[in-house]
Amino acid sequence: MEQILSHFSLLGAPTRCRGLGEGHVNRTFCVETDIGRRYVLQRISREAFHDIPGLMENISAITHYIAARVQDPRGCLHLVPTVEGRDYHVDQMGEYWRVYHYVEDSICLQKAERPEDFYQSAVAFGQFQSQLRDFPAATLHETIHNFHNTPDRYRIFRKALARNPLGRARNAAQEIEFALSHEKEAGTLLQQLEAGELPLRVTHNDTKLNNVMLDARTREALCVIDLDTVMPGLTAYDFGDSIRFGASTAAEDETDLSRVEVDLNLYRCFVRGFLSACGELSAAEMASLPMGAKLMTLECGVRFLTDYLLGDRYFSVSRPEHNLDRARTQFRLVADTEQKWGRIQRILREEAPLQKPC
Ligand code: GN1
Ligand code: MG
Repeated sequence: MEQILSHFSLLGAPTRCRGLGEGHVNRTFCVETDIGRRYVLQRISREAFHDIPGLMENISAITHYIAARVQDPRGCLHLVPTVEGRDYHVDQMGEYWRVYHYVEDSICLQKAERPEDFYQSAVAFGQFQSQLRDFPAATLHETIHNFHNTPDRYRIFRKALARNPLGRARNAAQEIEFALSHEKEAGTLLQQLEAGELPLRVTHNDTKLNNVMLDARTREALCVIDLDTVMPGLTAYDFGDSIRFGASTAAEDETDLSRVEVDLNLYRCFVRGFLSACGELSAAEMASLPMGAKLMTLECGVRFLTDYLLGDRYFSVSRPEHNLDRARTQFRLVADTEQKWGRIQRILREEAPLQKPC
């Protein structure tokens, strides 16, 4: 680590380095220096990202763009350059490393401790979208091709199922059946995009609650992190992925499914916070939000199930059935969303007119 860190322009000499966060894809560390400065060091997953220079160009452009528009320096991530003035370092093994300034006096939650926390995360993701509204989207690289293309995720799933390289399909018969029975809905949002009914925006695309930093004292939103998947996308993706993770009553890998459901109170909080901050949405965009929640959850379940079938190559796991457990919670949430569909729609209708016109 010392060797890696020596390539970055840190203030002080590194004295401590420990694992940080709960991300499933990159490796993340917190580094402290002898003069009390803290940094976040990350090794970027080459399994997930195939154009890391392009990804880093995106992050550099976005963070500079937002930094110029916020007052609190904690309102945006800041990259620490290498001694040669680059945004990342490639080591001898070909691994890519980057360093951010640590967001001081902040907290990052795996689960909302109170509805207000979730509301604040909604404000953070809504703000992020409105901050990037006039960003030149065409200059962004597509860091993961077809990232939220649910039909394409199904295509990959079907391929994995046909290969079934580890014979794991027999442990997941129910989940496979659930996934297949929902395939017909997978293209709903993309069809609307292709028909010109939904606008393409710059979106975060991985809007988990644990990708938001809150002020440790006031618990207000500071900034969003994990910018690897910032790309053109649909508002419904960002809204939906947040609901998927944050409005669930249980952790993503809960094994007791009786504890997993969509909390409608949290759902309402998110709708309120997001709509207050995201800027004007078209009527079709507004109406697409519940479907975003359903499809992002379905898609994530399909991805976990695919990775389970393929031997856990993408998402890091800490037990053999981890990805299957994750797929199960996602499908349980999809089923619950279907059951609560009327109420979910109603909450949106009730909350939308309460927003100030933009
Ligand atoms: C991954 O890195 P992390 O854990 O925030 C994944 C998301 C999934 C999420 C599921 C680049 O996000 O798409 O929704 O796990 N990120 C990537 O928890 O694939
Ligand atoms: Mg993350």
